[in-house]
Amino acid sequence: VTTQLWYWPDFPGRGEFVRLYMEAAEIEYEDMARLEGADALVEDMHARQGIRPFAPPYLVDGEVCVAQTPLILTYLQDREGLGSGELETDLQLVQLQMDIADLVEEVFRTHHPVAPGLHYADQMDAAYEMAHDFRENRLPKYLIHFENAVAASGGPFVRGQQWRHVDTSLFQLIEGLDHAFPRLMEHFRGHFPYLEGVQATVPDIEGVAAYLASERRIDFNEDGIFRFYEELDQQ
Ligand SMILES: N[C@@H](CCC(=O)N[C@@H](CS)C(=O)NCC(=O)O)C(=O)O
Repeated sequence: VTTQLWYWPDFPGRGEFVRLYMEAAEIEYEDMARLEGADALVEDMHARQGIRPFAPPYLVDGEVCVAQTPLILTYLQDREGLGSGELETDLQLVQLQMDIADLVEEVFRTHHPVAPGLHYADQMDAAYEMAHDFRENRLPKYLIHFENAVAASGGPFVRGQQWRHVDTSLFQLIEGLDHAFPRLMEHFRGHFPYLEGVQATVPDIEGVAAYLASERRIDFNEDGIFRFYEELDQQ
């Protein structure tokens, strides 16, 4: 049985953090909703018994069903024997994944500050305010945090020469920020050299290079989490 990933099929979203890690580690998987559609995802999720995923992405591996992006990545890391072998290090890597997940949620709230169920057009005034604070305060605070984490190892990756799940996730995060906030990210260029190093080096991982060149990799779009709305990217 191959590993199955369930995630919304039409935008990269949180599922992409899982895909990138599996591609980097050259893990075979089936991208179930890309094969069977979004309705099949909803059906599968609701048919599950006991403790179920609250939301995608989730991973199914035989009898095991795990949701929450940082947890999925930790599960795969352990299954594949790709952990560091040190509890403190591995916990710190999960910690960073959770920080990334928090930032991803804040990115989502720049265009959906009032309610996730309302359209962007119905919450634009609040979105301007949220995005302004995000650009001025929140994002710099997170980027300094991740920059320091990578700088501590001397780079190019968060733990030095060997890439970890945090590296593929930081790559995706920065790619997403470049899509959603191109002006702001241009303004930050040169300020976060270690993060730029991660972004430049992750595509050299063999599995990642093959993935990025494939049709499996889909572009960011305005249905996803990292959306480009010019008005939210003003300086
Ligand atoms: N913290 C979870 C968040 C999962 C999540 O919010 N998934 C979104 C799509 S990216 C979703 O489908 N949410 C539906 C909902 O919250 O009702 C993770 O990191 O995996």
